[in-house]
Amino acid sequence: MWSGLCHLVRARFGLGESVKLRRNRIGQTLPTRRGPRLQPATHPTVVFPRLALTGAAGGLGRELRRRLKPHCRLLRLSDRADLGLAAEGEELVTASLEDAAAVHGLLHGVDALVHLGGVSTEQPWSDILPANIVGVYNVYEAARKQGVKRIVLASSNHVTGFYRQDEVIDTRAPARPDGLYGVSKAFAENLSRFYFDRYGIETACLRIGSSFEKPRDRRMLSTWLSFDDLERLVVAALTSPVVGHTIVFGASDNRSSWWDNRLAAHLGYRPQDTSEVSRAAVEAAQPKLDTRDPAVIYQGGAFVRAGGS
Ligand code: 15L
Repeated sequence: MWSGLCHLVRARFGLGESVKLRRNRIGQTLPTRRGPRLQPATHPTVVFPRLALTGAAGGLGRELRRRLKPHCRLLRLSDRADLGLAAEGEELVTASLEDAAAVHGLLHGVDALVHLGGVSTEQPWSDILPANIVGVYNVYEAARKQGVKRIVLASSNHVTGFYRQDEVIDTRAPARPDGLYGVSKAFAENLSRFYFDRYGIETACLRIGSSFEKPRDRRMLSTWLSFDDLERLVVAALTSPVVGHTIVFGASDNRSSWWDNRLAAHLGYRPQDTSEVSRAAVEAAQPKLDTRDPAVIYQGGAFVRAGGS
């Protein structure tokens, strides 16, 4: 099956027979050292016939709605909330992720999916279960049945929120979720790993830090992901010749960083923004930190407090 998958990946991206793949220690898929090296660069000229975006009515969904349009001929947008009017080249689908039939319809004829949908903060289990557990299962089952071969999955830094802020981790560090939301994202990462190993569906799991217009507090000086860098990351994950199963932290080029992305270098993500430009303003607005506060000790910030978000 592996050689079949390699062939499929090569054929899909027109890479030619000489490019081989290997798996590293942690099962990531990388170009072989023996063969010619793939350039770790994105291919912004790739235009997908059909892309799908779930969670399109949310904060990041609204940003990506306009930013993904140049990368496809048709953008199918979905959310259970109102999506407004369809612009040219858009299709709108109002659907809940727990509705398996609707999710299957959503992925029909789609080349790749950016999956942002679901609960995105700490919430009661009764909300997380249908959206982030059942929902993500429906997404992968639909991808398998509809032949979607690549998914860009919005995971979260809260998968590893219980690492300390004085630690630097990479994606070999075991999950240490800081709440049920983080647990649900760890589930999604594991589910995507399974669908890659068994069915060859590639996933880039983006452990998104804090993606807002500007960093809002001192913690975000380390976790901030600008909207432009979010776009760079998503486009890299969509267009990189080889993704396999990759986990990458979604942060800008921040001076104080807790995350080492060298294991995801093959995606070709190059952040170009930095939280440093906001440091003076953030520090003035939040001059003192209580160093005994768990939200200051752990990477997940306020999420580490029970029910905190
Ligand atoms: C997340 O996963 C949330 O979706 C977002 O609302 C932010 O709070 C972010 O993490 C964060 O850690 O700042």
